Amino acid sequence: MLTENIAELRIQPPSGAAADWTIPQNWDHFTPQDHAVWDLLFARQQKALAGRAVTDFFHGLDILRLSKPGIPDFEELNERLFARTGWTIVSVPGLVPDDVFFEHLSNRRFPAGNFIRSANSLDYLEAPDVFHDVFGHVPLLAQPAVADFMQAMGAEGLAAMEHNVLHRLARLYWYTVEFGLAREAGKLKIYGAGILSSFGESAWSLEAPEPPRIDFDLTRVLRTPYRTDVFQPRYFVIPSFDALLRMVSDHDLAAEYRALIEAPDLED
Ligand code: HBI
Ligand code: FE
Repeated sequence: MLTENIAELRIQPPSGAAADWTIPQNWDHFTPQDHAVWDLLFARQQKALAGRAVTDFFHGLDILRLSKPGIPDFEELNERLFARTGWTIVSVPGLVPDDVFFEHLSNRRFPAGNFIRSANSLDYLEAPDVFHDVFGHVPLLAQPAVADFMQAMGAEGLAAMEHNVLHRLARLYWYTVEFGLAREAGKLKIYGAGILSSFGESAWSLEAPEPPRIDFDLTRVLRTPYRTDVFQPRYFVIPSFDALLRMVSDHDLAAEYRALIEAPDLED
């Protein structure tokens, strides 16, 4: 049957990519314009995030301040990152299949798109580029609890795929890793990479009157669909990265999913 055949089709990596979809970063292929876009985005986000991002993000940013200007050379970056938390950044051509993505995370490898947006579309992204992937995700991979949480998300992603409940795990990933807020010394701060790498959403997420900022609740998150095409209509707030890690280390997510089989989705 047609649908079964489609389900069995395995998408192959593009030519030049390894079986795990990685490619050499080939840092020298980036043009001066590519590096200028990185520098511009970096400076703009540093300003936009002052006072808005969690402290650990700024600590982690230090490891991105490398000797060469522009897009980080992963060889140099990985030396620093690996020494802190055992994570490595690997280059991929762009979006990779879910199983490939989670397999990398479960081995403490973070796939980063080996391209950067163009200077005339600084705010529009169809697929995650090296700025989102490295500026947004890498600083917090130097934080031990986040490093462990991300690895757990990889393992949980693979498990969720096997049980046909990837949409549940994807919601948890979305409302934490990509668009999470945290409370720090009583104030709301940003830690999600989708916000950290977005000029507009950095301010919107914390200061817009519209979106509710809801105390993190695992069941509620697993029941809440998300939008990928607009600034988020709601955010979930964690009390700490240790609490975030406990969310996956102290909970049997498979049991949570099973308990929600009949539960309707929630809006707000
Ligand atoms: N591939 N390169 C890349 N980056 C991602 O963030 C990514 C992906 N493939 C799948 C995927 N994310 C999603 O399945 C997760 O965000 C849930
Ligand atoms: Fe991301």
